[in-house]
Amino acid sequence: MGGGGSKGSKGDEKVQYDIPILGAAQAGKSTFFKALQIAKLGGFNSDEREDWTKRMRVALIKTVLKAAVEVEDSFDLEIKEVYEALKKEEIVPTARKHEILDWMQLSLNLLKNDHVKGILKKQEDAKAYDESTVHLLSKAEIFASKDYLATEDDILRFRWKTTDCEELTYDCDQVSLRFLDCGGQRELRERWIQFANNEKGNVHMIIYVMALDGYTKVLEEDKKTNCMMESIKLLKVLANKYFKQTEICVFLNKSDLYEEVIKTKDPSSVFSKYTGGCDYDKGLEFIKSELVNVCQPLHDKVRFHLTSAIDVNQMSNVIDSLKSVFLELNVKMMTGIEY
Ligand SMILES: Nc1nc2c(ncn2[C@@H]2O[C@H](COP(=O)(O)OP(=O)(O)OP(=O)(O)O)[C@@H](O)[C@H]2O)c(=O)[nH]1
Ligand SMILES: [Mg+2]
Repeated sequence: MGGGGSKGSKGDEKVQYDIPILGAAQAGKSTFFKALQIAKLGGFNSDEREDWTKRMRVALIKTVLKAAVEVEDSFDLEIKEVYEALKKEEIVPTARKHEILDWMQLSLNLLKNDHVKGILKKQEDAKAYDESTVHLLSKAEIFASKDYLATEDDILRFRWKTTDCEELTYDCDQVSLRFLDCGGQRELRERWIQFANNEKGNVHMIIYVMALDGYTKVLEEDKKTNCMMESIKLLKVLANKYFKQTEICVFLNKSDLYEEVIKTKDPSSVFSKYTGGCDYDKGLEFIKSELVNVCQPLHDKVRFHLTSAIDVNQMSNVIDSLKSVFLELNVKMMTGIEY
């Protein structure tokens, strides 16, 4: 096990543990983070919700513009003006609210255009959009209203790629759990090494998040690689090279999406040795066994949670069970019994 945590700096007895949340991009790491904020840390205040609102609007405007670029040659004069007005702006979430709202109105105009509608529909049918973009497009009118403030559900469903490392601390009873969320895209994973070094000796567990519907998708940064294949390989490296002595807790995430895709998409298209067909339980067991295998022989016990990170109640229970693990560890540490 990876050390016993560190005592609070002011001489209090609370033991602090760092829990890195790792996994490939879009696995749901930040969504878990948001669920933690909502379930245990008082949710988002109005400034934070305003901030998320801006990000959502900007993401939506960029999606509309990207679609418009594809059909710009077919625009008549009127819509061309709208398009040109939007295209010349620097669309960033740090812009003023009234500017963003103006851009939203221009985007709504573009969204009414048949050519833009057509290309968006085509892209949606081709599954070219992730679930976050589909959600944004479905609520465009609502997001454009000046009084709209991001709801918890909208924030949970919205993807904002993580580029920096963020942290949230959950103080509970005798332990303080500091969760660390870093980006999962390939070029951002170098940052994880700081947790592997475990200089303070307080990384006892990592949470590894994997999207269960990933076997039907390819990586954003490498369209030739299947998401689930990448996740399994990544876990193998983490378990056998960087976190040899750290407990691994795997979140089998996006279980809600898995429930849908397994009905029609046979995992054997990716895993040639799988023979269970489109069966929820058989598919799940197979995926779990693949993960257990790559963690062997160093990790004989891997903890699993079947999760849907957008379900706050469920995540609250998962966090409670993690808390129990650390409280138990704490007792064992204090009584000198080796964990
Ligand atoms: N339906 C559903 N959507 C989910 C679930 N978990 C995450 N998502 C969505 O998946 C998208 C990506 O989630 P993120 O939490 O941003 O992914 P991430 O692992 O932090 O990705 P990076 O920051 O790029 O490393 C978001 O739109 C989430 O709302 C889930 O369990 N069910
Ligand atoms: Mg993230």
